[in-house]
Amino acid sequence: MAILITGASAGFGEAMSRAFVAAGYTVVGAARRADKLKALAAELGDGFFPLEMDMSRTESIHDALHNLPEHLREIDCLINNAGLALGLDSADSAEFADWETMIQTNIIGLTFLTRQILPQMVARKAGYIINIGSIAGTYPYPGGNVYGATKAYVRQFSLNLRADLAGTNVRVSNIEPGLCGGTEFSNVRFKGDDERAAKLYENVQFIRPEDIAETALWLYQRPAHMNVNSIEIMPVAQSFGALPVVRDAVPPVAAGEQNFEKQSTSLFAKIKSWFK
Ligand code: 8X3
Repeated sequence: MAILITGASAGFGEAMSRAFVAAGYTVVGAARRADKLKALAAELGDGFFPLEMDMSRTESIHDALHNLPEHLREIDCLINNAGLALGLDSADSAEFADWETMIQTNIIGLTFLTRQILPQMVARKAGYIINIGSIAGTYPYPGGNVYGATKAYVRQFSLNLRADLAGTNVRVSNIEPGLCGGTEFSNVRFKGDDERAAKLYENVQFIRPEDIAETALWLYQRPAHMNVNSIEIMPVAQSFGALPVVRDAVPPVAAGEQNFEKQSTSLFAKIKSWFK
């Protein structure tokens, strides 16, 4: 029996690999970067099996699973951690290629891998899917457009899985972190602009990857009858703001109302004529 963790080469995935191995479980750590996985394997020893897998390509996921040694093919817990945000531009100017990459990895990759693993869990009537969502899947913010939408998908997919898995004992949770530092998340989002990424975490006590790793381990170790549907985690320093209202903006002109001035003038003339 193994714990399969995607995106294991850095951030949450790396921290979760450490936490699960330290707790005595066998981890299959999947990621693209073989060198990083190798280093982690050297550190963690027999409890960690590195698996090269590119979550943005379904063939890569398929092949990697088929290359797993026999004794690691039974997955008791799948942690769908791999995912990314690319860019923070407004929807009308964002790179469409970035959107495609996020959809491909955060939605298609996660869904495909889950679909590959689920049958064995259902057959055994045991297992656990832990998805890594985001607060961005619940709370919209400017520039979050497709990234937030992919995480909203992960949230609803998690809940819908629970509906399908009723009676199978397979558990599903969605961990929804807020501002979390110590990962490559923002460096990736800002495409290597590390200064911009670092600014986001300046003078803030953010959530650490270890916090998320401990949460995942805690979830996995809950009694088999207990399912945490979702768990939203923010640093104390992060909170909510009021919904913005745009003032002094050019009033919107709805289709069909373009001639409003003309229409209203003629209407005014009509009303005036009634009082003649
Ligand atoms: C990461 C949290 O707020 O940067 O998913 O989108 S946020």
